[in-house]
Amino acid sequence: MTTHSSAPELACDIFCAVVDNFGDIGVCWRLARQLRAEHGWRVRLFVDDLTVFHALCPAVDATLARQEAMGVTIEHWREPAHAGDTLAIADVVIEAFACELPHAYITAMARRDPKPVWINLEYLSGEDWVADFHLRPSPHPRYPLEKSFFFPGLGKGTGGVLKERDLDARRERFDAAAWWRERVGIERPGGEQTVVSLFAYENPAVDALLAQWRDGDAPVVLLVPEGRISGALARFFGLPRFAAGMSARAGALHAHALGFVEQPRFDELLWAADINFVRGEDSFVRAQWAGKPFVWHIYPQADDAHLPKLDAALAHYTHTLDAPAREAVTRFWHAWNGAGVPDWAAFWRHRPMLEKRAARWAGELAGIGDLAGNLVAHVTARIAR
Ligand code: TRH
Repeated sequence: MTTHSSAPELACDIFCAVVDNFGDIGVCWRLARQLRAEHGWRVRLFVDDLTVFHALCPAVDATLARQEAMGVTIEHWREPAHAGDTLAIADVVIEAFACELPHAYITAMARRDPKPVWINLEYLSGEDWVADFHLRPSPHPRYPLEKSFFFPGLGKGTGGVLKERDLDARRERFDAAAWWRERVGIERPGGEQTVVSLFAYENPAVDALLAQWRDGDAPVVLLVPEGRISGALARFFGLPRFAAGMSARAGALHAHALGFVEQPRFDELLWAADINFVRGEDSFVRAQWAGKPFVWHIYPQADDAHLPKLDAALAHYTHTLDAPAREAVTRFWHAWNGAGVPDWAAFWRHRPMLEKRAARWAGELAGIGDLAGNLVAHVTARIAR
């Protein structure tokens, strides 16, 4: 169902260059859908890699220059200079993650009256400085245009993170038994089994963890979406590959490989598990909304620039835990991100506390407001100025 809240139907162009993986288009596609469905904006999404987009939204045909999906116009951004055939400049222009707008588009923005609201949507970081830089304006050096920097974040004064209005209701309606039958082909595991979802990059720590699950006293059911970690699973189980539909067993560990699903269904995996290993940006956010314990494999950056971001997220997430639980989470997340060997038993000992914390943290995070709503409020204020 579509619910429109803001009065004028604003037109918005979002530009997204896919650097690698699914996160760039993952965030842009989620934002585009939300602006359309919840705020009634007319959204045009320029994407340079429709093949990656197709994985998140199978309705997207990678051969088409222009198409529509879920009420959003999708333009194949074919070359840096391509800015849509009509060059009709929208009321709101969002360049995602500092991708460079086509020059012809910028000059047309400068000619437009009134000038569009121009936003650079940044990557998510939980670091404190983010609140200081959020919504800072930056005048264009050559044209009478001003761009503001919109910073997603985990704390007050930031842009927050994306959360659809119906997300909690969808989670409450989730039919776990039906999901297990349909997606995994087995009955939902009983409470004595720990269900773990594993969405991660290649990770040298995974072998130790798999061995601990295999040799542990408690049964572990592992759900692995096919992807960059699948090769490690195959090697561990002595299989040629670990592809969607395959299962493998070793000791107390029973693993199932799942196919990649369209983005709106990704949350179901997180709802089905007791603990979620997630990565990058968008799945990291979704794990927080799932209200379950989670472990973050952060996107690695040059010069370890990601490590302060990891610690900043830990500080937000763990600040109300007691010292032993906080230390265990910190140690485990660090090990999963390259510093040390993960100790599952020492970490999962704190399960009851982590479960409580996860639910409360989702509430705290929701207190910042959702990113799409915060962005609409900013734009509305700018236009009224
Ligand atoms: O794919 P990622 O590693 O993306 C990363 C990060 O965004 C990183 O910050 C960025 O710099 C880099 O890309 C370029 O992880 P992320 O952000 O979690 O995106 C994965 C998306 O894939 C997310 O929207 C969920 C979606 N997904 C599905 O739609 N279906 C699936 O079956 C699975 C496993 C994921």
